[in-house]
Amino acid sequence: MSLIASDHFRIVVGLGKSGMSLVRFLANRGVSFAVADTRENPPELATLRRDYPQVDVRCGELDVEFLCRADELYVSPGLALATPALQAAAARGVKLSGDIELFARNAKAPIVAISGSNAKSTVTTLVGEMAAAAGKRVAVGGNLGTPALDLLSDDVELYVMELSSFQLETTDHLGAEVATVLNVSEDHMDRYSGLPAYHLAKHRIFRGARQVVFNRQDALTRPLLGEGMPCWSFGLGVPDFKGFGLREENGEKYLAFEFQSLMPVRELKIRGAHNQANALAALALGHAVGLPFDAMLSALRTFAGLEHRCQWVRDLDGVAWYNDSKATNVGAALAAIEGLGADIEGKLVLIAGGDGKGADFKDLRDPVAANCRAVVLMGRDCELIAQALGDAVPLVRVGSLDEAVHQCRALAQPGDAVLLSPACASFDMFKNYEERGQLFARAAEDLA
Ligand code: UMA
Ligand code: ADP
Repeated sequence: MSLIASDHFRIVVGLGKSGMSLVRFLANRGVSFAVADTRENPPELATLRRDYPQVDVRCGELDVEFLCRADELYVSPGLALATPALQAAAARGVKLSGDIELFARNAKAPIVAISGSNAKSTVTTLVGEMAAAAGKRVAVGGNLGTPALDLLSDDVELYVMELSSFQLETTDHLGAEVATVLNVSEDHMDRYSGLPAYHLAKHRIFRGARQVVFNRQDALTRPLLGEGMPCWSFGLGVPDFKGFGLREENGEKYLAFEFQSLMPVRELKIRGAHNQANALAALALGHAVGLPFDAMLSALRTFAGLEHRCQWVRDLDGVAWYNDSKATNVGAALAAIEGLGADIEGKLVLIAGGDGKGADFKDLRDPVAANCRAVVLMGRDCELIAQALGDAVPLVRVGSLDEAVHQCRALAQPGDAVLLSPACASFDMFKNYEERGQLFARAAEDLA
């Protein structure tokens, strides 16, 4: 039974990937709906007109009267709920909801729900691979890859979902089997009034959860727990009861659960302390849903990491080049600067800058001073980063990514690494972070 009343009228607001998945879901269940998008030509318009020509679509400025014809609006995570037309409709009694709420109401298998400022995609992919290695019919997606509603199937035994704070804002009751917020640091400050509002949105992931996983090194990841809630933890320290962490045995570092060593850290293909934390988080989540350790460890041994996340591109004249284009906030860039900085002989030449999304860059100053030879700055908010870094290291301003790559070549010395880890979104200069990473890798590969 689909848990959606078919005698009501809905409007899908936003016709991107998630909007199109809502259209398919509602159409398949015979629910009446229309579509609205503030853009004149939203990305999925041609697909909608081809596959669902009968659906009423309104493009351009949102019309409150039109929105108020619906009982419920399914709002894209890309649109702020504070959008005046949405607020006006809500004030007149229209419910604001989203694709994840519908997904949760209709999913019949347990959900592993993963949020956090950084590492969501890495941990989600890892848990998915662990479940597949354990022989489970697993569906992986959400904010990453396939939109949630497109994953729904009676055949699925386990859902592993990456969820953004934007998606969680429209989710009232997720009811995950296990939920986690991996870490919390400033991001999307152009959409939230401050860290507390962003933190609150992330913690909606715990609503109705049967188990939780938290990060022992980040107090902001701990939910307020009800009595008797099963609760697992991860962190880079020595683990205790119900904890995953690191233990040393005969001079060798191991991933460990409680008092048991599981696997030497050197067997991981993904590098840096932040990735050890990610492996431990994935183990905790997998353990919570009953995945056996041997399957989980074999997945950890083969996982080589995702593109654009501290990804090695090439070595040239003793300098290693890394693409961390997915570092779209300060916390992610810090993990790369500190993680990679500790791993190399020389220093980092960092490329940073772009759309800062209202972030405060001051936390970059000391790690940059400790780990970087120079910083090459580009993009819209590069002067904000320059101000935050002050005179910590030499700064070079450039107008393009190609120019940045050539400057890095000139600045780096043997033993150094060049790192694209912008601490910013890419939209001021590129289509997305993937395009930025690909252009960087190509420019680095083209160096003679
Ligand atoms: N937009 C408008 N008017 C509208 C609707 C959207 O101008 O009426 C603009 C907004 O600037 C918005 C952008 O279009 O940011 C994208 O919105 P969309 O509705 O076209 O987005 P989708 O294609 O449905 O993608 C969304 C998620 N996008 C966002 O949250 C911004 C995708 O996450 C997600 O993969 C997809 O649903 C499927 O679930 C992307 C993302 O950047 C990867 N997420 C952020 C992040 O990871 O930091 C949260
Ligand atoms: P998300 O889906 O949350 O954006 P990703 O796995 O795609 O997460 O990684 C995004 C960025 O965060 C990358 O630049 C990556 O190097 C960095 N990162 C990965 N793990 C961590 C971590 N544990 N803490 C902080 N940053 C991390």
